[in-house]
Order: sequence, then C-alpha cells, then structure tokens
Amino acid sequence: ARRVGSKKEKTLAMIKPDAVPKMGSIMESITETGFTITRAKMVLLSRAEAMDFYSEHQAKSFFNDLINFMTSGPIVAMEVIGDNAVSGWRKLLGPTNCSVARSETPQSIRARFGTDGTKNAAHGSDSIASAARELEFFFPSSGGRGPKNTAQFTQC
Ligand code: RTP
Ligand code: MG
Repeated sequence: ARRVGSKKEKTLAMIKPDAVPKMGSIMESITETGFTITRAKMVLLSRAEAMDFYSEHQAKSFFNDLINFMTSGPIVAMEVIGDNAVSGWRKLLGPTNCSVARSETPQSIRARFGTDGTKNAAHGSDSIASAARELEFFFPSSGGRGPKNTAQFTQC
C-alpha cells in the first residue's frame, strides 16, 4: 500500500567509476530501501558523452576534473523506480562531498563508498525533469542512440 503523499517515480541512479567495485553493496542498499532496479547498464563513457551528460556544469571550475573522473573507468547506469524515488535516492546518496557525508549521514552511500568532493560514488537525478532526460540518455526509447561504449578497457 502506498503512503499518503507519496508518488511513484522513476530516477536515474549511476554508480561512478570509483564505486563500481562496490556495485553489489550499492544495489543492495537501493533494493533494501524499497526501490526496484528495472534496468542496468555498464558503460565506458567517451569525453563527449560525459560532457553532454554533465553539460549543466560546463562553466564550473570543477568541470574538467569531473569529466576526467567520469571517463576514468566504466560506470553503471540504473533505472530506479519507487515511491518518491527522485528525492529518496538523493537522500540515500547523502551530501555531494563525502567528508561532509561521513560526518552528517554516516549510513549514506557517499559516506560509505565515496572518496572526496569529486569521487563521490554515485549520482542521482535532481528532479523529475532531469530524471526523464538522464534516463533517455542511457536508455533511449528509440533505439540506435545512447552511449556507444566504443572506448576500450585498458586492462583487457
Ligand atoms: P550528482 O549530479 O553527480 O548526483 O551530484 P550532486 O547533484 O550532489 O552535485 P552537483 O553539484 O550536481 O555536481 C556534480 C558532480 O560534480 C562533482 N563536483 N566536484 N570538486 C568540486 O568542488 C566538485 N563539486 C562537484 C561531483 O562528482 C558532483 O557529484
Ligand atoms: Mg547534480
């Protein structure tokens, strides 16, 4: 039964390169919270794809560090569904900076699995509109688009 005031939503959860080795624990946290993972995809983003995904931050001082980090290894993109999933997944993530997360929300994903203010384990869409755009980015409704995954894994 759905609680009064709750709304079933879809969001984009992304495990960033630093936390891919911990993807099992992160997925478990998502499902233990009551959300459902309905799609998942591991992708090595190109620089152009990472810049497109984070285009809202292109003028920020941290943009180049962010793009270098996000293209340093594969990410895991997931469609997550549940009551108030957009804000609920952001709450589970914790504050952007992992040091802040460790002092304020020690059970959060970023406190448990992140490193610093850039390498912070995971991403969550910040609104219903962002979720729609970001889900379309990774799971396009019309085939033939989305990250091409053409870069090669250097460790193979
Ligand atoms: P996200 O979009 O990844 O879910 O994170 P967020 O909303 O909590 O934070 P946002 O302001 O959107 O920043 C996007 C990502 O850029 C990196 N960042 N680095 N060094 C810095 O000052 C800094 N600030 C942000 C982080 O990876 C952040 O998640
Ligand atoms: Mg953001």
